[in-house]
Amino acid sequence: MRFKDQTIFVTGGAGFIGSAVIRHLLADTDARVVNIDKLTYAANLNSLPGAASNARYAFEMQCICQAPHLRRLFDTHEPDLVMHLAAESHVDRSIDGPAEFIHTNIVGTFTLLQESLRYWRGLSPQRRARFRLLHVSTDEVFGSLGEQGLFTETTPYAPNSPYSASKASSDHLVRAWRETYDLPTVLTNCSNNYGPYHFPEKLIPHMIIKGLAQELLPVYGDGKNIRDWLYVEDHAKALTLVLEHGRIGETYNVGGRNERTNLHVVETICDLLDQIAPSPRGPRRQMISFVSDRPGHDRRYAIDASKIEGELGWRALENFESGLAKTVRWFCDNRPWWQAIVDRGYNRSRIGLN
Ligand code: NAD
Ligand code: TDX
Repeated sequence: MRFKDQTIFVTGGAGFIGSAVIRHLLADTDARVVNIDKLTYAANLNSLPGAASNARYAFEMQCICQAPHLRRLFDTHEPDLVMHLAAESHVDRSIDGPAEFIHTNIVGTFTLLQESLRYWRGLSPQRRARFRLLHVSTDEVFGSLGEQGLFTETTPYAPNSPYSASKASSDHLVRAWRETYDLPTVLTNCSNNYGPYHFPEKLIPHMIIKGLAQELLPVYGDGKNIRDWLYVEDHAKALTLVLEHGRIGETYNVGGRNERTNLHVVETICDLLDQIAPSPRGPRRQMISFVSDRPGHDRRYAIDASKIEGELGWRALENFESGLAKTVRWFCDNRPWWQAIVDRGYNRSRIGLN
């Protein structure tokens, strides 16, 4: 019985990773889940099929920057645990318009910490001892690696984009609330996720959708930037495990040991699509188009996940090739999910790169 009679707040539960976390909690644990989400452009309640009719699930449409509303939610639902995923998450958008990133990622995290602290201090000693807040962050806070080396939990912070700087700030706030006020927090820094329900602006879904439409596939710069890919369901399981067994005050790096260049990822997507739906225009690799680079584009990310593997026994189960094939297949089979987003229109940033 995992999380029996426990209520877990999940902020950002209508987003890509938050929805995977909620699907996992509802399917594989006994937790009650309260999804707190403002429903920005990136949110989608269709990523939570069946959740609305589950007696263990509640949805609260709220912004994490609104202290009085957060306070009411804490007092109404009395959570045992908090998983904090709500954020502005797209690097290109942070370059075009950083204000929202500062607001949600920094002020929002600050507000959540303050309200968590107020609530935690009012709990009975028994419940206070059980409470913890898991802050979900990114490997981008560590900046860019050269050709060698891996990010560990002690790698110094060196964020390069407004997005990663805002996430780094939020990590520092979480650390400070632990050190100064004793709030029981745990932190994770994860590499690039991919999988079902990924918002179409991100590299992998963008290329699948463009590839299906036989349109140009915009690769930034020389395509040799490296990301370390993790299947989103492996991340959801890692987060649940850290929430349950992670040591308070600790950081855990999460990654799948799947370093690939962007060009390799895009070429593989082309080949997979050619197998599933051959294009009358010929092999899709011909549609790859090198476009101007992202400003401040980090060259390489790679995670050393040995701490979470050794301490908590977590392993990434999905290998990248099979995970990518599953993901391409999912997007082919679930067109209504992403077509509705495309039809609604979303402002793809770095305009002109479509
Ligand atoms: P996402 O953009 O898909 O989802 C974010 C969710 O947060 C959305 O549902 C949105 O409506 C909600 N949200 C945004 N602002 C809010 C606010 N002010 N109040 C309440 N809700 C708000 O993001 P994601 O890719 O699922 O990422 C989730 C978390 O994981 C983020 O904190 C991100 O930094 C972190 N992360 C992401 C990755 C990745 O590869 N996607 C990797 C490592 C860490
Ligand atoms: O059209 C594109 N062409 C391209 O070459 C897009 C959208 C991206 N890229 C490149 C930029 C990156 O090197 O592909 C790589 C991946 O880009 P994104 O999907 O935008 O992800 P990234 O910038 O690496 O950040 C992601 O992983 C870490 C998430 O968006 C972050 O929220 C997370 O913290």
